[in-house]
Amino acid sequence: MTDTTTVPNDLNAFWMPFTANRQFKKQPRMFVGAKDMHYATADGREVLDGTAGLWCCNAGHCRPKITEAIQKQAAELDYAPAFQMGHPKAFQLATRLTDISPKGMDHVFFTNSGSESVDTALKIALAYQRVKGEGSRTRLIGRERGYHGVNFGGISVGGIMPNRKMFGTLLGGVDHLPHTHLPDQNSFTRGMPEHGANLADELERIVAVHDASTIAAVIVEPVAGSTGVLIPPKGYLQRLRDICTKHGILLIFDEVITGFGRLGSPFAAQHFDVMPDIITTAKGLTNGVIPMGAVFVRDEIHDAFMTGPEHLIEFFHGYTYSGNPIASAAGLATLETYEEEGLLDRASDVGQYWEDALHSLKDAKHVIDIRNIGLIGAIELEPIAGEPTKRAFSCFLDAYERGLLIRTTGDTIALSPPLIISKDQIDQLVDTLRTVLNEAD
Ligand code: PXG
Ligand code: PLP
Repeated sequence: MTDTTTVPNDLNAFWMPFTANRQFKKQPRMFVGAKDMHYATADGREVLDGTAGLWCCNAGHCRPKITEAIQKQAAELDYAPAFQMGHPKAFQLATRLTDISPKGMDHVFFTNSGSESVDTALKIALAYQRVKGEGSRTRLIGRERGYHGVNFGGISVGGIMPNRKMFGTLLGGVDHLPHTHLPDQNSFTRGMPEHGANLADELERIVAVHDASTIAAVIVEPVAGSTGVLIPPKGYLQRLRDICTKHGILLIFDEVITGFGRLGSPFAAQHFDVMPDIITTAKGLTNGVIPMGAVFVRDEIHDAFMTGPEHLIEFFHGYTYSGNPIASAAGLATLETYEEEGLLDRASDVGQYWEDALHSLKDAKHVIDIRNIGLIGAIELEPIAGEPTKRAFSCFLDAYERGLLIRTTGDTIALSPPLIISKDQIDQLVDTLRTVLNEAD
C-alpha cells in the first residue's frame, strides 16, 4: 500500500496547475507545514511567505480560530444541500459580509473560487439586464491584461493572450478596454500613478462603436494583480464609473485579490471611494483555507429578480457547494480573526513602511520599475534578451533557496504578504530580495 504519511516519491500522476511540471518534478519544492508568516519545507527549512500563499492567506497560516471552526463544523454538520435547503452559517456569513461591504451592497451569492465568482457575476449582469427589460444588452467589456480566472466567461473578458491562442474564440460579443500600464510616464511611482485617467475614455469609444443598448457590463480589477500589479491611475476608476452610469452599463470590480484588506480597507471599492454594481471575491474570504467565493450585488440588482410567482427559482444558477457549511464556518472565523486583529486596516498602517522598503530596491541589479499599493508590491526586471520570464523565474528559485516565497509573472516579481507581516519581516523580505537580485545573471 502507498504510504501517504510521508513525502510522496512518485510525482507523475498529479498534473499540476499553472506549473512548469517537468521542471518542478525534477526539482520539487514541497511545503509540509505552515504557521503564521512561515512555511516549513520538506527538507526542514523555514520559508517566509511573501505572497500570502496565492494572495489568499491574509491572516497568515494555521490560525487557531479558523482551524477550530472547521474541525467543529465538520463534526456537527458536514454538508447540507445548497438548493432549496439551508443551514444557519451560510446566512450568518452573508450577513456578516454585508457589515463590511460597501453601503447598499447587501446581498451575497456564494461560489467556490474566484473563477466561479467571475462567471457568476457576468451571468447576474446579463440576467439583470434581461429582467429589467433590456435584453439587448448582451455585450461584456473587459480590459487588456485583465485576469478573471480560468472559466470560459473569465478568460473571454480577461485580456491574456495565451488564452486566446490556446482556447479559441471564447465568448462572442466581448470587447476590451486598453490596459493602464504606462511605464514611460509612471515608472517608480509610489502608490497611484499620475498619468492615464484618460484611458477610461476609451469606454466612450467602445460605446460609440457598439451602442450602449448592446452593452451589459464592464469588468475590471481595481488593481490588476496576476498580470504584474497594475495600479489604477488617479481618477481612472471614477471616470469608468461615470461613463458606466451615464450609459446604463453595470460596473463589476473583480476584487478576488484586492478584497479583504489587501489595500487597507475591506474592499478596493472603499479604498478608492468608487462604488461598483457588483463585486467578485474569493481567496481572503476564508483566509484561503477552504475554497469559497462570494459575489456582492447592489440591492436594486438583487431586488429586480425578486418578482413573479414565489414558487419559481428567480436566478437559474448555483453550485453544489454554494455556501458549504465548512466553508461558511471558515469564513465566519476568518472575519472574526480579521476583526480582532484589525487586519482589514493593517495595510494602511504599515503601507508607508512597506513602500519605503520596496523602493529601496530601486538601485538593485536588473530593476526597471517598482510599484506598490496597500500591501502589494511589484518589482519589474529587465528581461534577458530573447528569453522573457527566465530571469524572474530564476530569482523565484533562488529566493526559495534563501528562505523567501515570492511570485513571478512575466519578468515581474509580485509580492503580497499576509497582512500580519511585521516591520522586521518586511526588512528580511527586502534584504533577501536585494541579495537575490544582485546575484542574478
Ligand atoms: N479574478 C482575479 C482578479 C484573480 O486574481 C481569479 C479571478 C480567479 O480565482 P481562482 O480562485 O479561480 O483562482 C483570480 C485569481 C498570481 C495568481 O500569482 C493569481 C490568482 C490565482 C493564482 C495565482 O498572480 N488570481
Ligand atoms: N457536471 C455534472 C454531471 C453534475 O451533475 C454537476 C452538478 O450536479 C456539475 C457538473 C456541476 O458541479 P458543481 O455544482 O460542483 O459545480
